Amino acid sequence: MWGLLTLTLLMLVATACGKSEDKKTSGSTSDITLGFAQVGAESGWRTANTNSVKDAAAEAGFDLKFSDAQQKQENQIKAIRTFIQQKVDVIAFSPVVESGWDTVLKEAKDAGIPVILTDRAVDSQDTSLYATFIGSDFVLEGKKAGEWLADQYKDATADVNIVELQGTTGSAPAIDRKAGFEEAIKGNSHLKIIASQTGDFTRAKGKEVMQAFLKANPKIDVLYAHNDDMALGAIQAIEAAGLKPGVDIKIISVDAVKDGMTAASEGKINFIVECNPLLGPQLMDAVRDVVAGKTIEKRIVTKEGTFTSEEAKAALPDRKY
Ligand code: GYE
Repeated sequence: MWGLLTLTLLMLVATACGKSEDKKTSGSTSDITLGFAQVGAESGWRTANTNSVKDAAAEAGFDLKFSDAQQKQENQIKAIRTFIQQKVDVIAFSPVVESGWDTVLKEAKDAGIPVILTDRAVDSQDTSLYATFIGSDFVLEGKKAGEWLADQYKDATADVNIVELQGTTGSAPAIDRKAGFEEAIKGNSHLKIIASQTGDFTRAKGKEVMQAFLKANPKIDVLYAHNDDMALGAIQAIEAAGLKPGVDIKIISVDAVKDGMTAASEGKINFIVECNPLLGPQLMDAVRDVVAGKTIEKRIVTKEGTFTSEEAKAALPDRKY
């Protein structure tokens, strides 16, 4: 009786070990299950990012478990716990906000499931909690936005009033795009941020907050929006107030998704800093490497550029997202 039980247990252990060993040694990735906890569907960027992840997973032949957190951290934590219970091979996620991940990341680590951060970073001190972080340098994006503005107004003799639409409060792109921008404009004392508020990366909020900015501030020269969608919402508010976006109020945004590029080509947005959402293929490569037990770079930075109105017009026909 005990002999039989021990044998059965041994066989179970052998099968379980065999499964992951197979993946490591044979390089076979066809049976990889990837749990992906997405932020939500708040912007054009996010839609392009989701499509990229889904397409690349299908192409790689991975079994993708996809969850949409509707911009709520608690939903993402729930999704990650479900992935742990389901014993997926790898968990990837784009953290809504930077803080508060240590507990759940520790749970994944204890379960032996590697975690890959994509798009947004966490502020965990213990970097052994994740295998790598694939995404943009948001501080650099903010700097590019600020440097363009500083150059436009390098000869200014009067104050330039800037309003800022921030991304989701506490998110890496909102924190970093603000910091990079402030750093780049601080050398010119005429460049003044007179109001700054979150628009949660959505068009609706961008419009609402811009309406309030316009009501409270009689003279606005520049709008810096942390993404295209908020800029597009703000453009509606500016037009409704009888002003010309891009002329009466200069507009800078980040992302360079199709709708943003279209507005730029029409002269309504003056400068866009690119943020590439097509992270799917890089993510699947990293998943493959992690499962194969290879060491991978702790930080994989996405390459991206910038567009003036003229450059946006030229680039628009070939734009993929
Ligand atoms: O810029 C914004 C989206 O995390 C880089 O999230 C991403 C940002 C992107 O909602 O449009």
